[in-house]
Formats: sequence, structure tokens, C-alpha cells
Amino acid sequence: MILHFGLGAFHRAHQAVHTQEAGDGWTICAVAPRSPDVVRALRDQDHRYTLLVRDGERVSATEVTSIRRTLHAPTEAEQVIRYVADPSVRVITLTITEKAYADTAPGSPIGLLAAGLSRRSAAGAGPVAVVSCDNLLANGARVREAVQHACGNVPEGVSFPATVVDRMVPATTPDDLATAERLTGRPDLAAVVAEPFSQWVLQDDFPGGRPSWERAGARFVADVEPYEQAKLRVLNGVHSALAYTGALTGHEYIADALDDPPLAHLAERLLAEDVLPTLTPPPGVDLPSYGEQVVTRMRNRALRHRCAQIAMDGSLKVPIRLLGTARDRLAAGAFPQWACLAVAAWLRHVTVSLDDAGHPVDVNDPRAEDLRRLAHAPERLLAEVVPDLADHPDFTTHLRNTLSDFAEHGVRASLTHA
Ligand code: CS2
Repeated sequence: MILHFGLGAFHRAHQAVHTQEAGDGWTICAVAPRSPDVVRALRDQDHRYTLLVRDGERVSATEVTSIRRTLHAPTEAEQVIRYVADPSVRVITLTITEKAYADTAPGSPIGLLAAGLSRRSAAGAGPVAVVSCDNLLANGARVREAVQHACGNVPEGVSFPATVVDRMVPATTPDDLATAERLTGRPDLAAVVAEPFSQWVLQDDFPGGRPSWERAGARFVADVEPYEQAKLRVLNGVHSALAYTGALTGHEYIADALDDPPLAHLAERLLAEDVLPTLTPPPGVDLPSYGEQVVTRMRNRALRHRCAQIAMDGSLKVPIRLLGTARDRLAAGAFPQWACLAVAAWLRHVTVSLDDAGHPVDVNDPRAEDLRRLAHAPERLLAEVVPDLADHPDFTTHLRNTLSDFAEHGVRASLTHA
């Protein structure tokens, strides 16, 4: 059995689907860290739900049945710990978002996982793989570190394979729920919507066994790092750049942002001039074609992927998605002007939080208050968010100038002249 932490739409459209498609009998018990809503919805419908795949005008509906049980962590913490320690659980997957790795409080996903792993190793319940499926750098090492921090040691018999996940899964809307009902004839409050593309690259380190996810298209590789860098810098980097510039220029959806010429230009230049030169191609991958494929996927307007959703938690995402690119280009003696523009758009989004027409943008970031307090002192703000780029005064100067241009001329006009 698989125990999963994080019952959001992404899990229901990715790992749950891979597990069903592997077809070798593995099932999932999924833990909701906070809200009881999806737990209630799934329990009410026998844990079956619909995956809608949207591609332009086409939409298909598939029933997903791999999740068989759900637990609500705040009210069922002891059961969660018991599951972690259960010998029949041999794989534990996580989609808990970037910020949850720093939270090791007893009731948090990491706290519960650590308590369960300690109990498991004390009881000799057998080996288990803990598989982070979040968009982090070295996510295997990161969850291992978080567990070690919470338990004081790493319990024996636990592996932490690194993985790279990829599927665009926007938040489900009332319209999606109505479509699911129309296509299946049943109301479904847990339906999810995704693009056709789905990928999972994993390090093959599963001491207690695993599903044959390769039958569902997953790739098991010795080293995930080249895939990770390519995915985080190309897809997530461009996504974040478009989310901030899109929101600040009045676009609600990523596909609309990409339809706006200066924003499309930013995405193309960012990829070609800043991101791709920093990457080592993963085996068999042609990076320019990969970049084009990613941009084509983002143009799928049926997905209605909101800029605001992707803009969320920038203080945790931007360093992983854009600052590594900037750092590597600077080290190579080149100036990453497009990455710098994207970082400036993020800073304007989180600190000024008004679009070009003066309307407030949705900001959802645990550090928003801190960063806003520094908005009047650009030097300190930059030292705070790009500390390791402080010895590149040309980068910080350009960032400051870009912020002034945004304030004076607006984001769209500044991009048009970039
Ligand atoms: C997005 C990602 O929400 C976001 O920040 O950039 O979730 C993106 O859709 C996925 O990583 C695609 O694999």
C-alpha cells in the first residue's frame, strides 16, 4: 500500500493516476493535512472521482479508483502515525508544497511522518521509500533532512528517492465540476482537471518494493538531477515569469499572458538566452524542443491556469526557479537580463501588489508582510531576497532600475521596450 500526504488536485491528477495505470494492485491511503473538504467529498462518493483531461476543444473523463482511504490529519493524527508505521505500507509519497518542508511541528505532515517512521523502525516494520513529489531542488535529500530535523536521526530502512513530477493541474472550478457531472452522469465534488501531458522521473531506490509506475510512463533513472534542473528552470521558471508579469498586466490566465506579445517575447528570450545555456541536457532530450513543447503546453487555453495560482508562495519558488539560472549565467560572465526582469516582476507583485491599471493583485506568500516592509529600502529588500547575488552589483543595480521603470512606466510598457 501507498500512504500519501497532501490530497490536493495535483496528487489526484498525477500519482493517483500513475498508480491506477500501473495496474498491479497497489492502492493509496491519502492524508489531507488541513482542510477536511476533499476527505468528506471522497468519502461520500466511495473514494471514486473523475479526471478531466482538457486539450483545446477536447475534454475526456476517466474514473480514478486508486485512492481507497482518506485521513484528515488534524483530527486523525494517531491513525496517520499508525499508517506510517504499518508494515503493509511500503511507499510514502508527498505533495505538501514547498513551504511544508520547513514545518516540523508535531501535527504537520513532516512531524507526523517523522513520528511514524520512528515508531516504524522501533517496531521493525520493514523498509519503506519516502518519495517527495514537490517542485524542490534535490527533493529526496530535502525530505530526508526535514525528517532528520524532526526525529533527531534518520530511522533505519528508509530511502528517500529524488523525483521530478510534471503535469499542469489548475485548481478545479465549479465549471469543471459541472462538466464532470455532464460527462459521467454523477455529481462529483472531488473531480480534477489536467492537461494531457504527464511525466514522472524517479531515482529507483525502493527497498520495500514499488508499483510498476513505468507501465504508466514513469522513468526510473540513476540520476534525476539533469531532469530536475531542466524541468524547474524551463517549465516552472517560465511559469513564474508569466504569472507575475501576467498578473501585473491584467491577465487572469497563463494562456492569455502568452498571447500578449511582450510577455511571449519575455518567455522566449528567458528560455533561449538565460535558461537553456545553464542546462545539461538529460539523456535523449533536445533542450530547445523541450522548451518549445513546454510553451505549447502553456498555450492550452482550455486549462484556465490562473496566474494567481502560480504566483502563490513566490518567496519559496523564485529562488529555485529563477535565481539559480541568474547565478549560473553571472558565474559564466553573462548577464541574465530576462531572469532579472522576471525577478523584478515578482518583487513588484509581492511588495506593491497593484497591476498596471492600479487594481490590487492576489498575493499569497508567507513572507509577503516581511518583504512589503522593506519595499521602501530596495537595498535591504534585495539583500534579503538575493543575498548570494549581492556581490554582483550589476545584477542588483539592474533589478533596482527595472523596479523603477515598472513604477514609472508600468510593467507592460517596460517589457515592450526590453
Ligand atoms: C506551477 C506548477 O503552480 C505552480 O507554481 O508552476 O505547479 C506547474 O504547473 C507544475 O509544476 C507542472 O508540472
